[in-house]
Formats: sequence, C-alpha cells, structure tokens
Amino acid sequence: MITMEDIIREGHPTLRRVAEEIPLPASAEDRKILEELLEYVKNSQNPEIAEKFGLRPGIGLAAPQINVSKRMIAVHLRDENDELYSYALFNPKIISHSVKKSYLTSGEGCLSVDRAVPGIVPRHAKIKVKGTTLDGEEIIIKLKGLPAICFQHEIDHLNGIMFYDHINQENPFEEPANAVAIER
Ligand code: K3U
Ligand code: NI
Repeated sequence: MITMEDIIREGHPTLRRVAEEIPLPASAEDRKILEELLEYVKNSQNPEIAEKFGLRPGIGLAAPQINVSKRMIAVHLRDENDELYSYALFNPKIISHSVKKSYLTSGEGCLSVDRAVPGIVPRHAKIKVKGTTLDGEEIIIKLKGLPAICFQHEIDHLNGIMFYDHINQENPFEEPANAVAIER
C-alpha cells in the first residue's frame, strides 16, 4: 500500500525526468504498481483510511511521484454532475485538445509539493486522451472541466513538468486569453 512516505517531493530529480513508455502487454510488476496508484487515490478520499494512514487527499497520482519513472497514471474524481472518472492507464497520451483554455479559480496543488503555490494554471479546456487500461484495452476518453485538468496535471508528471511551471511568473493571476474559469 502506498503512503505519503512513498511520495517523493519537489527537488527530487525523478520529478523532472521524462518517464519511460511501458512495454505492452504490461508486466505483472507494472500492473501491480498501477493498481497501487489507483488504490492510493481511492484510499486518500476515504476519511477513515486517510486519517488512519496519514494520507493527503488527492484526485490523481502518477508513477514518477513514487519514484517510478514509467508512464502510468491513476485518477479518481467526480465532475460537477457527479459523474465518476476512475481510470488507471498505461502510456496515456493527449491526442487532441481545444484551443480554448480553462483553469481552476482555486489554483492547483500537488502531493509532491508541501506548500501552496498561488496562481492561475492554464490548461486545455477539452482534451482527448488515449491509453491502455489494466485489462489491456486501448481506450480514448473525451474530457472537459476538472477531469480534463486532472489528466493534464498527471500527464505533465510523466514529462517532468510541475503545475507551477505553467504559472505566469510576472503576474501569477493574469487571466489567460480565451479561458473558462472553473470553480471547485
Ligand atoms: O486537488 C486535490 C484534491 C484533493 C481532494 C479533493 C479534491 C481535490 C489535491 S492535489 C491532487 O489531487 C493532485 C495530486 C497529484 F499531485 F499527486 F497529482 C492532482 C491535481 C491537483 C489539482 C488539479 C488537478 C490535479
Ligand atoms: Ni501533482
């Protein structure tokens, strides 16, 4: 079971590496890691389990955050219509995106960052993601709103990118052109 002790923090070089593609079909070892990433996210949203094991709540987790530089992510969250987006993917890839941007009005956080970093994090408003599930099925998911932002945050981790890399240094709250604000 993954706990906060397994999660590496900013400054660790793995968080700045481009992670390796997973050879498919995935090995038993890689499948186990991906299952554990999803388990962490689910456990962290269960108040009893989170308190018992000191888990910081998260809506997503990427393998590099547990010092495994491989292309695997898990997300588990509900959108504004209470629709559940629960995915564990090998080799997720954004195959298309909108020109329109979006951002969370409350900004973003990260389990690998033990501080608040204020500012607008511009993201693509809509994306299509291709990836392979734990069952070995290749899927394409259409995303918007918070799920789209969460997938972009996690896929960034596979490319060594932290959410604050996207914040305008001179004016952290400068509204990006052609962007929708998302309240959470
Ligand atoms: O955003 C977080 C959250 C937690 C519980 C309920 C609602 C929101 C916590 S931070 C988070 O989940 C990161 C996880 C990370 F860093 F490990 F990938 C993902 C994330 C944060 C903000 C926007 C999109 C994704
Ligand atoms: Ni993060």
